[in-house]
Amino acid sequence: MTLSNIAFVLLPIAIAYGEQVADPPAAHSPVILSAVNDRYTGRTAFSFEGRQKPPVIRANPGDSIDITYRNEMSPNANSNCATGPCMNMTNLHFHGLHVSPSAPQDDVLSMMAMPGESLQYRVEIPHNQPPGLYWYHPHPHGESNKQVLDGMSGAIVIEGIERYVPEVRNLRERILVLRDKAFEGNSPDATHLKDIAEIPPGRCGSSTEQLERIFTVNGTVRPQIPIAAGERQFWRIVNASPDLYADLQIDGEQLEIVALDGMPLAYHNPKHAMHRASHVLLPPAGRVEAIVTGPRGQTKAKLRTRCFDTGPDGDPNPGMALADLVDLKTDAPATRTFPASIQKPVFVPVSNAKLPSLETTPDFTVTFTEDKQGFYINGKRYGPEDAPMTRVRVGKYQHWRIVNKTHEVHPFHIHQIHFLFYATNDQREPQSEWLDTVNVPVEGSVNLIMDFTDPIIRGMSLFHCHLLSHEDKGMMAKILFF
Ligand SMILES: [Cu+2]
Repeated sequence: MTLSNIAFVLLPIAIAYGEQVADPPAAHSPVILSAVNDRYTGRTAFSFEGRQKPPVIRANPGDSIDITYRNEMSPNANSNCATGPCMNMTNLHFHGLHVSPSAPQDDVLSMMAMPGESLQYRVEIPHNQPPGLYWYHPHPHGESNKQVLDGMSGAIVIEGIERYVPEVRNLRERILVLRDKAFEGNSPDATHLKDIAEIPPGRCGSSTEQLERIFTVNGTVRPQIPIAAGERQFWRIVNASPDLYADLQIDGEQLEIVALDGMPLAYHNPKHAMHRASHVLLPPAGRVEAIVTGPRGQTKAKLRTRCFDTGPDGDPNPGMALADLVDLKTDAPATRTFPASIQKPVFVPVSNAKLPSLETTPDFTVTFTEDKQGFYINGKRYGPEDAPMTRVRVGKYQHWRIVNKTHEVHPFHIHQIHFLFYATNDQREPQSEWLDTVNVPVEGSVNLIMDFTDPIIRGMSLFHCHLLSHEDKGMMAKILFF
């Protein structure tokens, strides 16, 4: 009997943990996905092949992903969303993909399924899509937070990262999706879950609110991840929580980071395909892909998130244990066939010399504010009938500045593109990074180079805070690409 089994027997509240982490099922186009209400809990969920296990959708650059998305949720939601009772409307966003924002592709504005309705997607992955980890989740304004918090999210892998990082070709791949287990702040469950996650007593950072959720890994609270001592594995991690930050670290080990937000580091910087770090901050929606080595002689190594200070008005975001690394010979490596159809890798080197001076007036400034009534971008609270806040002629780079005038952090995200994040609080980053989601510090700013050069991206799109309760309450705006 393992220690976790004993805990399971002795404790009055039965929350299983210590299971071996499960690989999510894989799906290739065409995919049939349903939105359902769990028959016991009523929570919203994705259903795939009859099980509530959202698949990893795998595709090659140049492929189309066809998805039939059926809304089989109840028309009577019996729960409250950001601006009133939930209507159980839903749709899909393909986070990070450089695809059209118009139907039937990554359109979250006009494509919407009410209960009983279906949506038909055909997402055309460009040949030059950076190969890496992306994800899909519902994006109905006002109801995004609830559906994603309930666990409606899944990974997307665009194949071919081996072209940029040959080292990963024969490594065991692990797709790890971080979601939430929510609980009442002062229930017996809360105490038990906080114990399992080894959350230290006392406060982390300046948030004063009560903790109401912990992370799960592929749907399980604190699973075990088999990795033999000295074995190298390729971990692809997405933070699919609607509002928890993950500052990830592995006890005693460095992460050999090869991609962030789906973008291989080599794509823009061929000479630096890898970056070693002791920890990496993933805001909600962020991804990291890294080579991980099984600890030697360290029998209790964990994957954990460190305490992250979200600011005095922010949510609690304590350090916690996410998973235990166990020294077991791994099951057969997940074989990935190198897609022969894929062309040579594309490299787009960007030199630091091209970065605009921080004194240069930005082409556009996004200012986040909030009050008791809502959350705002440039003083406006989002409405579905809004005109675009900015219009961009496709074909150029733009310099954007994101300003946070609140007392909590906000992760900035824009659909369809990646940007180069190069300065925080008017200080150059030691290492600029290509991302699609970036944290904006409390009463601070970030400077970005927006890549609006892709001719595929035309139409109405969005940028917003990726704390989804803020997005639901108005911290979002439209952008027209023309
Ligand atoms: Cu926000």
